[in-house]
Amino acid sequence: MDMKEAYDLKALGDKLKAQGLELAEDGAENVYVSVKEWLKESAEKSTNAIDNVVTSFLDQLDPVVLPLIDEINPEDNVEA
Ligand SMILES: [Ca+2]
Ligand SMILES: [Ca+2]
Repeated sequence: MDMKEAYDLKALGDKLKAQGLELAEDGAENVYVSVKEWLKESAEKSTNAIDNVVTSFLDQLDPVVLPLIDEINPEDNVEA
């Protein structure tokens, strides 16, 4: 991002915005991974067997969900 004049607040805003998006992207991914873990651990503990079957398919959501999360900050994507 080019700074057009000294102490350009817009340039500073752009820097902070880029950082915020990356934090949001990492945060969303961490939340997604943690919720998956929590669901799997809960299914292991619960006495019924149906949730074990359901949670065994959770990782198949990764190819759908992770690219969506990656779009929160398109700047860091390897390929658009
Ligand atoms: Ca269970
Ligand atoms: Ca990204």
